[in-house]
Amino acid sequence: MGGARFLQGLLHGIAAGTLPGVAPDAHVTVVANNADDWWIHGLKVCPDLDTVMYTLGDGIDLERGWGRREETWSAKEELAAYGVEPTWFGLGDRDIATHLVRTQMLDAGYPLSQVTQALCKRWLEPTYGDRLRLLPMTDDRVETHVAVADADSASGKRVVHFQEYWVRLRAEVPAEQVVFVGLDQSSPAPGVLDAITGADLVVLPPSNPVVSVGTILGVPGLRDAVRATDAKVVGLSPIVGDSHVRGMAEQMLTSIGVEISAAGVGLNYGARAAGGVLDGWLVDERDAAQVARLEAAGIRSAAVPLMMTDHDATAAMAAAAIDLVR
Ligand code: FO1
Ligand code: CA
Repeated sequence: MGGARFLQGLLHGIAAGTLPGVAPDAHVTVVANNADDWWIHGLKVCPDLDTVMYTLGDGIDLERGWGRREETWSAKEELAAYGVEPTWFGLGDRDIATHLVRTQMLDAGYPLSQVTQALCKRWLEPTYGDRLRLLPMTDDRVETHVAVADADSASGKRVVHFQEYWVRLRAEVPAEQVVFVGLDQSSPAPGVLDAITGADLVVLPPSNPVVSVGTILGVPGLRDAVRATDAKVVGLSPIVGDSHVRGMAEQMLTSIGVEISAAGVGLNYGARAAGGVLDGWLVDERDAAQVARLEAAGIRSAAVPLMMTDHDATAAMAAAAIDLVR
């Protein structure tokens, strides 16, 4: 959701011509996490791809931040009447159409990247033409699973799918370990590496550093492409003060031993000069005291307001990020 919201502001800034050095007809390629995906009720659901697609296509439910606007829930109620589990994950009637199209195309043998392109013909092409592309990080099946404590199990642990951890457990129990099933064997989807190596600028949006950006960077070859590109790489902190702006990243950061702060996340990505991925890292004005630590580690840093309150505020964040590494 943070990534989608940021993209909305970025595209707004591009169209308005308020981003330094960025032409109004600039091309944007979004590489999205697709390890939150799962199969449910026989359907392949890709929450992050859909959140980006619906948000940028103006079909998102703004209050929930996921799923379709003006949604109805008849299918969900009928499934519950059959007693079919899980009842804690809701597919809306309109949303289901997306999953039906996707599942049918996957069954027919199309890779997820082509399926996504077909879905985006409806949502993105009318507004953006070929200036906006949405790519899954990989066409391979990768799934994020989370180990949580379970007194009833012999090992003392239970591993649940990311959606069960996030939605049913609300990320309220400690994540003892995050396991990306299939990630090491995956490869980047067509177009992903070329987009990174051919870019004029690479931006890491204020998204979850462990289960969104971290997962994407974990696709073999992807981190190397970010390290090798001639483009500058700039990120925006999803952590403001001591908490994640939207979402529940704290538990996930603790599970990989990263300090919960803007600097902690930036230092974990690391300076490109020191084997990491960042040239620049933007933090919120309230975290201005952390700028020196980042700069000392070789990451250019500045503190500006990082609250995505509206498109203009978000576009101003994008402009500041670009300015930082220009
Ligand atoms: N989030 C919820 O909190 N409850 C849901 O029932 C739920 C259903 C759902 C269906 C489709 C979809 O694309 C997303 C959905 N989400 C739901 C959001 C989503 O699971 C998470 O917010 C993301 O995976 C985290 O990035
Ligand atoms: Ca996600």
